[in-house]
Amino acid sequence: MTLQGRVIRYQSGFYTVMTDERIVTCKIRGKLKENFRQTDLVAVGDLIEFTQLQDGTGVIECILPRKNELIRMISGIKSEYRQVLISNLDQILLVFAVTQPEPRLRMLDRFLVICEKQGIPPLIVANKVDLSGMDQAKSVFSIYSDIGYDVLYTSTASDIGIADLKERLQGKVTGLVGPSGVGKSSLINRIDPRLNLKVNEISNYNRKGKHTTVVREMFPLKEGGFVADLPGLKTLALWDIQPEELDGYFPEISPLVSKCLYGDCTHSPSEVGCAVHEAVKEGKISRERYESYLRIRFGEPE
Ligand SMILES: Nc1nc2c(ncn2[C@@H]2O[C@H](COP(=O)(O)OP(=O)(O)OP(=O)(O)O)[C@@H](O)[C@H]2O)c(=O)[nH]1
Ligand SMILES: [Mg+2]
Ligand SMILES: [Zn+2]
Repeated sequence: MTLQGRVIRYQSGFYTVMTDERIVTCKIRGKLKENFRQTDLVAVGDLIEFTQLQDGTGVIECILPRKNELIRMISGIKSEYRQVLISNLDQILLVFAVTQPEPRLRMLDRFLVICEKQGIPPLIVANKVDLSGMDQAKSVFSIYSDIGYDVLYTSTASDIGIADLKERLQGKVTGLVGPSGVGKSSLINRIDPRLNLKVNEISNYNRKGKHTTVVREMFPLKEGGFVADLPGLKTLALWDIQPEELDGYFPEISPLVSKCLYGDCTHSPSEVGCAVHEAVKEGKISRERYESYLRIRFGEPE
């Protein structure tokens, strides 16, 4: 008999699959593996079909088409390995602290581009507002709400925005990304204390260059839905974005592009008649966002 389920955990060749009724440990059908040496055949988040064996374990027979996926390319000796960190996300929480650590907005801009490219709705979470006060927090993050992104201000220490966040996660598959120490695990624990994730721990899985012994996991929430902590995402490269494509991933830039004098305008400060650069000079586009755009477009490191 074939059953359907969702992969919620992977470790050392074993997949934990959740169906409506139970949790089953599965392996992949051997013959499926042959064609997939350069990528993860099955990823956390995948909806799959499996057959159940006498001993209660299962064998994954096929993977249903993915709605989206977060990919990391890992360079090997002979070729590149395409690691699928997670699939079928409904949204991504981009978590930053207002302070401690100081927000790395250039990283946030890169994450936003990845979300736009993958078509996964982002929700920006500005955490630790207890440390800065709401006014200071808004002065930093309002440039994002101004261009149409959702920004939620939270504090796990003084219980600000937690109820809102809980509502946003309910019934959805959510990935959390953001630098170390910003409070991702603390937020998840506030949403569902049963999960009891370790706080203040330097996460050491997903280290750059490793893809053999990783544990990847998403947690079912008490109120429905799943959350996945994705700490390795800071190394996620913008590996497959063409320069011209980038315009479309900056919502404040894309409407101006048709007003540039030349059709092949790169919007760099040296271009003549560039509507984007003009808007920056007039203060209509944030200078920081424009800098992020140029860095990504011209391939400079963050
Ligand atoms: N003042 C304050 N401290 C917080 C808040 N949220 C988390 N912290 C503290 O920030 C530190 C880091 O929190 P974590 O939840 O471990 O951060 P993380 O994002 O999961 O970090 P990594 O797992 O390393 O990626 C801990 O000491 C938390 O107690 C907050 O809202 N306000
Ligand atoms: Mg953590
Ligand atoms: Zn231009």
